[in-house]
Amino acid sequence: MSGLVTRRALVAGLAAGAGGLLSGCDELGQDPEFRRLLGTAEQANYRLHRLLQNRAALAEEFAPQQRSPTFRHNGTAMPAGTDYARHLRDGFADWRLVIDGMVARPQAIPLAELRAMPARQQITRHDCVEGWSAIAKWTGVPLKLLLDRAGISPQAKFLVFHCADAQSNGAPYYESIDRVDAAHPQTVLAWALNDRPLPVQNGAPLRLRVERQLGYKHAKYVGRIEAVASLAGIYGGRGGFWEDVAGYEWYAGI
Ligand SMILES: Nc1nc2c(c(=O)[nH]1)N[C@H]1C(S)=C(S)[C@@H](COP(=O)(O)O)O[C@H]1N2
Ligand SMILES: [Mo]
Repeated sequence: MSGLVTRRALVAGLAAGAGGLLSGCDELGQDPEFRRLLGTAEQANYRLHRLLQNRAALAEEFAPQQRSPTFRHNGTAMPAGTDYARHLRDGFADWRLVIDGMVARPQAIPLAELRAMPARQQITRHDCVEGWSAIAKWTGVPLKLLLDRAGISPQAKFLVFHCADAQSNGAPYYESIDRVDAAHPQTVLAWALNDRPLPVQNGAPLRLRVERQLGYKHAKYVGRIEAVASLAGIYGGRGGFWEDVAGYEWYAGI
């Protein structure tokens, strides 16, 4: 446990240094060279994590009575647009989860089929950078099962999660993780929260749980999982919406 605390403090210190500079000085944040340096610091942070942390370790799991009375929501609470509204009205009956990119067998899986696949249940704590945490029970399909079914290429290095919602600047929300987290047993595509169908505000019909990382990595409203060799050329190229617009760390280990 003390090893974990030491590592957390160390990494938090690095992240606070970079984040403080970025938010404290917008002009500096726009400067390409500064952004490049920050990218280097993030790379170092990721490497540090890989060095100090056992990436296969499980996140802490809790007992049912330790759950928070309610699991709040953050960010999008209802995706805009007629497509999502129609799916919601139809109970997601003709919604499909698309898995494509570097896979041998691209998939388009109905929600009923996802729910019929082997599921994992876990009671975990969600930590948001905005300063709140909550404990809840998630039920979902392990991502590894989905990637095996699609025949992911050994050359694919990252999984990109495309979401149904756009943010206030018009850019779509998206996130990405590496193959280590993709194969982690607690990395699931959740379709239930506290034993009920996933509520709209928490990402219905399907959201990522990647329990060793911070809240913004847990993409909601996931409709497409793309296997790629590189994150360059995907939206802003930094691997996620907040990474692109605000310089959040791509690897947000906790
Ligand atoms: N598609 C999408 N995913 C998202 C967000 C969002 O706005 N849109 N917000 C992120 C943030 S910052 C957090 S803390 C969690 C919040 O999940 P919750 O709304 O279920 O509490 O979702 C993350 N995933
Ligand atoms: Mo968050």
